[in-house]
Amino acid sequence: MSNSNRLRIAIQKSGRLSKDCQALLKQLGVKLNLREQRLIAHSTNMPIDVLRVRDDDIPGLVMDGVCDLGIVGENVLEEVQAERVRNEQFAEVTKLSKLDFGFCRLALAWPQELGQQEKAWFNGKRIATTYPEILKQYLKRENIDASVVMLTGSVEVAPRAGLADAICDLVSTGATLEANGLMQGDTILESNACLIQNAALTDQSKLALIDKLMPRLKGVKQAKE
Ligand code: PRT
Ligand code: ZN
Repeated sequence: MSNSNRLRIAIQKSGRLSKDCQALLKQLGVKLNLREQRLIAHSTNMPIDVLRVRDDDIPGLVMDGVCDLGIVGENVLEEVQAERVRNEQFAEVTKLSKLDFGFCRLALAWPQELGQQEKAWFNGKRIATTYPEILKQYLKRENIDASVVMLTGSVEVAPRAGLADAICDLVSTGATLEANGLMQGDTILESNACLIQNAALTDQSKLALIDKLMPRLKGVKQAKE
């Protein structure tokens, strides 16, 4: 559990979600001094500390109560949850809200020259991904007997490099697949950034602060619609 009486929020330090997270905190009225390249930024007007970490660490930090809140892509949340369930670790969080940024989909793709393929084509094939747990659940659901090759980056070059026959990767515009001669197939997961809360949070002052922030969040979301 977080032993500080300040509300701890985990956000991505640098990457696709960082700017939107910082903008959201600002819109919620949380004043931060983010200029310093430090792990923790203290709010100057609310009892809030913002932890800036890699997105992959955010679900675990919130599940373990090191942070009270976190902003993370549903893709990362689901992957970490599935991994922790498999390792018999606590994997619950309270999802407070879907946010209106970080949209993407986790989809299958394979070399364009192979043309359209049915699901059965994947039997006996190797699929490269950064999301092995989500992919394995999909393969099980669809009764596909394929092997999963875990790569933490450059997944889109795996077929060309001979590391895999197909990939399962995040897609937003589709430009990366296109540039790598890949054709998009089934979407396995649609994802947004979301705001999560530690499921065991009982500190009344922190819960009261969250209650104060939530209507503001609703207001920010409505203003954008
Ligand atoms: O360093 P850290 O671990 O924190 O960051 P990261 O490199 O793991 O993540 P980052 O910053 O790339 O992405 C953070 C989150 O943004 C992801 O977990 C998703 O929830 C969300 N997101 C939204 C995306 C994309 N869109 C996206 N397009 N994450 C990655 N991509 C990549 C994708 O992997 C592929 O390489 O962009 C490429 C495809 O984009 P298009 O537009 O060419 O289709
Ligand atoms: Zn990451």
